[in-house]
Amino acid sequence: MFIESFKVESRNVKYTENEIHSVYDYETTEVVHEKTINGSYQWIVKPKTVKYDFKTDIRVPKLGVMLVGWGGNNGSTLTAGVIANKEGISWATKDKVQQANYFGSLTQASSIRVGSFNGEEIYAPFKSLLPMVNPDDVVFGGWDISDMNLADAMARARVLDIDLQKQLRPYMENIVPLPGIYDPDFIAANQGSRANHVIKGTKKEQVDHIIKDMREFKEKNQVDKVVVLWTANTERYSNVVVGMNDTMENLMESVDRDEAEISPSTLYAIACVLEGIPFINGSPQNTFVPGLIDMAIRNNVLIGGDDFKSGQTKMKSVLVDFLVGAGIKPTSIVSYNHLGNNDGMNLSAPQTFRSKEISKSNVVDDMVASNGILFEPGEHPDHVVVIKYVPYVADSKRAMDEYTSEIFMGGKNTIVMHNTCEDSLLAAPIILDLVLLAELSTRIQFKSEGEGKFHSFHPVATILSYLTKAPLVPPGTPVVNALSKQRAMLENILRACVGLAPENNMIMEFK
Ligand code: NAI
Ligand code: DG6
Repeated sequence: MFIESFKVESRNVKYTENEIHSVYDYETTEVVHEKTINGSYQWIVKPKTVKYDFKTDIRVPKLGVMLVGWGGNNGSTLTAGVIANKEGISWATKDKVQQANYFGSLTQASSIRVGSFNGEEIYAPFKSLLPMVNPDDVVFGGWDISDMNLADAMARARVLDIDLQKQLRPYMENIVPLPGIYDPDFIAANQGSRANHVIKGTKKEQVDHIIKDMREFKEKNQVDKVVVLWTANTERYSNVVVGMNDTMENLMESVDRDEAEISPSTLYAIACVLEGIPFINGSPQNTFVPGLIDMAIRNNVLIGGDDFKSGQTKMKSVLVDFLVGAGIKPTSIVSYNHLGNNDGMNLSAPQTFRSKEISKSNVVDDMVASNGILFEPGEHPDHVVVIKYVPYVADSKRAMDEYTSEIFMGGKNTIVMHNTCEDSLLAAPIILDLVLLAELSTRIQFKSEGEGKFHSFHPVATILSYLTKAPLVPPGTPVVNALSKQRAMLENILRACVGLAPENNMIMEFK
């Protein structure tokens, strides 16, 4: 059965006008390696309970979202999708009359199990867990190095049905992104002809310009909060050099002396951290150089990334988890893609492809490391990622994957997958989830027993991991790539905020 909303009744949960307060028992396990009386060592596993207090501000702000790369396929598709939902637009396709929806969004189109009623499982929308911004109410803005208006950008993207585009044109033709920071050294040379709308000046002046843009956007639209998200071209990796971008001070000094190696994406991120505005990186490059991470931590400003996890990698983080979890040993993973959109064209340059190759390749490491029966320490499956640019297929990306595994008694099992779909229709709802969850997470505070004061989550937002290919984590924190674990982490933290136990799937009521 499906219900739309619910309220938790528990002595551990208090709803006030502005807050939900929950006292929560976090059940965890400590592992120690102890010396026994005969001098040998043994592993001791100690279950423990830690008390946490969660406090969530339930006042939903008016949210502004500024996209870097607003006129790209993702940016124009997301904007179009939100307008279509907000205006209740429907359009004729060759199959049927299609209504606007938010399919593919974890927050808007997925559900959670709440409990059971008369022997039946009760489910509710994911978004009913805590008050979240309604995507229809988000005010969009942003930058692009191309001066194309969003209606033309939508047409250039060739993603949405033509009947829908016609209806959306009046809403989008007067929207032109703000000029962006362009540095041809960081993206493919084939993007040069697009860059007709750029911010001039030194790196310091460019940062100041972005700050001014964000202040004006906030003022003009009367929004309470702003989140900035990079959905611009994939950049090449920046070199990380001690003394240049390894600490906050060195990074800021490098900006002041106009150091060439500071990328545009890092400049936008610096502007955001200086303004206390969350910044999310949807592309694979190392925007978050150590100096930027240092800066975000010291200023307690949310940063999240890297690289939207939309299709092939999402499947990989399910399939490899299944294989390893089933005691099957993946030995070779070959992931081939071709696509014909501007992203594909930009990725046809070796340096930008390398950024994508890195983020697509590291996604199985934790699953492999979790099973010492199948894999020796340091052993990995062969893992190859290929991306080719084929203009004709435009945004309709083709992903082909071959997984070869060792099974019982030396047998081999090969699974082949073929996925075709519009890349931007996968990415747009993920962008929405990233900004809505980033905003929500800034309204949650907590403290564990022994901690005197409430505090927010660590500024490096691991809570967003489900949505990214290469989750950015605080230094020294394990990276979790398995999709089911990432979703469980996010859902269980939100459940904790309203005093609900983590979803353990034991369903003892029916045993
Ligand atoms: P796109 O190439 O259509 O759009 C990128 C836009 O960014 C372009 O309009 C370009 O003019 C603009 N731009 C480039 N540098 C800029 C700068 N410094 N400042 C402001 N604007 C700038 O690409 P698309 O398909 O929208 O993808 C965007 C990014 O998202 C790419 O890096 C892609 O790799 C990444 N991504 C996309 C996924 C998908 O499924 N569509 C999944 C994972 C990541
Ligand atoms: C080629 O793979 C282009 C990329 O931008 C991808 O489409 C994007 O990173 C999505 O990757 P995945 O692995 O999540 O489907």
